[in-house]
Amino acid sequence: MTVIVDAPRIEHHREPLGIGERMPRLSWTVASAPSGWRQDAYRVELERGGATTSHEVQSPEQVLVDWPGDPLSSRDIVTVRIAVRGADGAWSEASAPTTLEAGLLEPSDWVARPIGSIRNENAHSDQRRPSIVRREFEAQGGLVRARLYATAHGLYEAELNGERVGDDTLSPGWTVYGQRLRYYTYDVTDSVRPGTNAIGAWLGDGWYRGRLGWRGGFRNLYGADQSFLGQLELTYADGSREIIGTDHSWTSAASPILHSGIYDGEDYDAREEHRGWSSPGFDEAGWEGVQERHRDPATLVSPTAPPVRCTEELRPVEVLTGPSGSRILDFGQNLVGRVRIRVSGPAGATVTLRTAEVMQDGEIYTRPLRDARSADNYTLAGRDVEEWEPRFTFHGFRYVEVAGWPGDLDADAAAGALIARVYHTDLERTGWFDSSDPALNRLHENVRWGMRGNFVDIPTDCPQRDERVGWTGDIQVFGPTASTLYDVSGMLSGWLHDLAIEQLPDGTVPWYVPVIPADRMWTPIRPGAAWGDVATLLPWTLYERFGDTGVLRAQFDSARRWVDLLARLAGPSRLWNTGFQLGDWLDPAAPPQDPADARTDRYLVATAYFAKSARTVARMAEVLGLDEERVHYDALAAEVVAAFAAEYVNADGTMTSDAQTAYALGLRFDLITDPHRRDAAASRLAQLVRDAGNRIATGFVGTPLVSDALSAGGHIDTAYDLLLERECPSWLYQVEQGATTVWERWDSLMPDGTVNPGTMTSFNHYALGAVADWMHRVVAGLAPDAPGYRRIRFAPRPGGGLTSASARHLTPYGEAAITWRIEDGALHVEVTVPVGTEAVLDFVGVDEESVGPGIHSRTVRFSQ
Ligand code: RAM
Repeated sequence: MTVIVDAPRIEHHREPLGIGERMPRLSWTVASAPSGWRQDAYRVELERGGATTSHEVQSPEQVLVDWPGDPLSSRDIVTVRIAVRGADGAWSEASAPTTLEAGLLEPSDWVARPIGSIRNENAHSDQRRPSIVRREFEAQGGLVRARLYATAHGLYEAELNGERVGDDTLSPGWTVYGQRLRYYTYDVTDSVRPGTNAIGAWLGDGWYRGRLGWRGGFRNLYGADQSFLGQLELTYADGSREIIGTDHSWTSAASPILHSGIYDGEDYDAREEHRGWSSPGFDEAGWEGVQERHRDPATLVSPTAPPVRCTEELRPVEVLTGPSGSRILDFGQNLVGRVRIRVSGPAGATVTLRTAEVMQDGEIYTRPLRDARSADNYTLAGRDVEEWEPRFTFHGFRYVEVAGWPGDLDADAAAGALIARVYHTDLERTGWFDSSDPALNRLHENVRWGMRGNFVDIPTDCPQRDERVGWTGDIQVFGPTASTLYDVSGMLSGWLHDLAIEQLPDGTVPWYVPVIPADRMWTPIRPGAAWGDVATLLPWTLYERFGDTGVLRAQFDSARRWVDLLARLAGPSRLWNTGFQLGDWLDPAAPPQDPADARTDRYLVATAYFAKSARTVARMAEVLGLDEERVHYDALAAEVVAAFAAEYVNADGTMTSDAQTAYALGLRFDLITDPHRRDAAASRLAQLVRDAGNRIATGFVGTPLVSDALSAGGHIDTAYDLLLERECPSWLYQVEQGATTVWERWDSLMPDGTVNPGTMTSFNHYALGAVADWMHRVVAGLAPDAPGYRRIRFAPRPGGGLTSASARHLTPYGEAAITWRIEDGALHVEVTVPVGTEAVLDFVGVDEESVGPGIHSRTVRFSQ
């Protein structure tokens, strides 16, 4: 078998076009190699401007290795190939190439100026109408390359010669705009032609100046201006470059989009279209000039993650008629995106699409959306066929009530005419799970759909109501599951960058990132356990799952500042037992209007997280080689653990809060060090689960931990009982109720079929789905055992009557997989170990065994 190296990966990019790293790290996988083969050295071949350099490095590393060449300059195009050498001294062939291209790395590269309409946009009105902007330009023959670099204040969609540029949506996404505004790079070589061309852009309010926040929210949070910044660069065969940038020479007009908002949806009047506006030769009569606006080009950054895109289309599964005569489409899946329509009818007729996640009494039920209008209005121009989809909004929905449809909207008419388009950050899927239990598989799918709907540029709490912000606690608990299902490394490390920017000078981590003002509960910002701890725990998760030490380096200061703050708040007692805390948020025992009123003492939660974060910062320091810091934070962590044990753990191993979350924290965060007490605590936890009839009794904090606390504590059967329970509240209760996503509350839909009366009731919240990571690691049995899965632990713990399970994971080294089945009293396991890693086979009842790359099958005795 020859050694075959796959085309290398550049940093965490799916498409390395317009990248911002001057020294991008490289990773590769070895697709095949003879058994026992190990990489001894690698060679990076870089081809830049016709010259090739070759860099040989003696090293077994293959994930995120340092860039060996000269730093990149703006617009550099480099072709990268990798060859590897085994211990036998033989070199492989060079891999297939990956071509990367640097973006605009210097502020001085930006000659374009942001432009917006000169119309008085009445910045504070609700009905502020967005603009479109355009200009024409001449291109010569002999074009070899054309790139558009684009961004906006607000949202944009660019067009060139009558066609959409790119397929990204909601760009430039949501960052702390004042400091980091993303721009995107598009290859438009094939769209530019010799002679006259036209370029233009649609603009929308988006997060920048649209209504944002709950209880009415705010407008113009980042500014009142709406502007487009576009720099089109044409490179010719003779090496010359022409730049067509936004400036005063562009023109603008009122958009056919009359109003557009993230929460509210979009109103569009097709009679107001400027047909042909982005094509050359368009008559600009009635258009007006533009205003140049100011922006510091030093704030422009290129993305570290893929953009938001449409990744799937769904047709309605049913057309329902409500008691009021309303027509409602059921898409069969709670999803995030928007509806595309194809319609014929008289000019001036308006089609209204109102979305909802659930129905009550036969009609769509919109109370959970609170102040989000979540409706789109399309007014027809009266052409033969009109096709439309809103541009600058998204909805979380399963049902769409359609009003004003010309003609009858029966199932046949709806079939081709209304399509739900699913939108989210177009991350690469990395994790798959399957088992013999269809309900469990549906739960896993629900977790994945919940993740898709809430990874819309930033990791959000929910996608449907007037909120949709980057709640830190939610992603803190969901980070491991997210990292299992998709390659979130680029997206979340980018978001963590914003988090560090938003952190307060005293180290306080905001409740959500980016920060927007809210009611007195959240503004001014106060430090809260489990939420703020995202600053320490999420970088660590990314390191564990993707082998990225860079994210630890980048976030170390932020993480340390958080823990230093906790040390000050706790003082010499080392107990963080003061101030406002959310604690085990949404414990099912908490009343609907007071989700923080949990069974577990909120200060127990706070001190537990303090210990965990202090220890995590010590581990970060260790990886980064910061000895002094390691010693300091290890000592601090030891003191907190001791204080925790003295305050909250009784001599017999029970805890002062005799509640599942307390035990889950004590056990999973290693806060009960005495082995006897530990065993007693694990037994008590199992007893509590049984006493509760296996119904869930944990909120945001306990839920991601309780299954591991049980399985690692010797109570795997109880862990399965909890997982497979179907009565309310439980994971499978939601599945039984027909859920297609994970809900915010265990009983968002209550057993009597009514929607939970809480004002905060979403049907698409990922936090409580954090159990999926445990399903991969413990049910199927595929877990990282060294950073980046360099060592993999296959430790399936069959139970719960399952007869088979499997998981697959695209590790940074390639695909790892496990599949097991129980047959005739034996457990048959097959694992796949990618080249470059090693694996531990850890099966119940037999000694652990280390294996190398390849496929391995084992059969061990097994009795349920
Ligand atoms: C809700 C959010 C989120 C949670 C906060 C505390 O408003 O939806 O899930 O983190 O509360």
